[in-house]
Amino acid sequence: MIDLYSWKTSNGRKLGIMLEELGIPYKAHPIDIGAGDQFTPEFTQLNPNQKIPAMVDSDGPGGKPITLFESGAMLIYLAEKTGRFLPQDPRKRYETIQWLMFQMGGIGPIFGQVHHFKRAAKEQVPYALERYGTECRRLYGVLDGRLADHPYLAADEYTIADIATYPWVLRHPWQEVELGDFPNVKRWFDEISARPAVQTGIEIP
Ligand SMILES: N[C@@H](CCC(=O)N[C@@H](CS)C(=O)NCC(=O)O)C(=O)O
Repeated sequence: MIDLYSWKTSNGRKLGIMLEELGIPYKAHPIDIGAGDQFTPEFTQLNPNQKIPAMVDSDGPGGKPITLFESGAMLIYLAEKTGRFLPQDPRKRYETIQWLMFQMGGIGPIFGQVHHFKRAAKEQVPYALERYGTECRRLYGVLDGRLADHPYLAADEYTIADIATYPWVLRHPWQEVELGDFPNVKRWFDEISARPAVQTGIEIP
């Protein structure tokens, strides 16, 4: 059994989508980050970095429980455990990991700053809005260029790179980005939005 500790944010939703796509049994435990649940001693045992998501698989490697945090690592773990959404072919596999890392190291941190400075900051900071807003649009351009001649981000198939990126693009209204400006991203976004597992997964926990 897998226990998922998460909340309905862009990083959390990746795992809800993945588990729904896999159709394996799991139990979702809400960690309300607005209420500070991520700082409890119990959750800190799961993730010393005190951020969602985290998970425990009671049937980990060697049949022993494993605890994991960092959404990218969790996606790779689940993909390897089940043999799905991460191709075996080495070239396709590294292409998938490459686009997953692009999400983890580029899109997540930058879009996260856009969300913060547009929606949460106690004061308007024009320099930050300009810096992160410009980089956010540039990253949408990178996605759009890639998706111009590929159906999905990596390996010409739906992978954990798409699963990781989708919840951030879902927040395009928060970023004040019009998807019509990035037609290839819009085509990809609409297709993934239609997947039943995605529709269920984004509502977890
Ligand atoms: N790199 C981490 C980022 C996790 C992260 O930033 N989680 C946010 C929600 S999306 C969080 O828990 N924020 C609460 C806090 O910072 O106190 C991952 O991908 O798992």
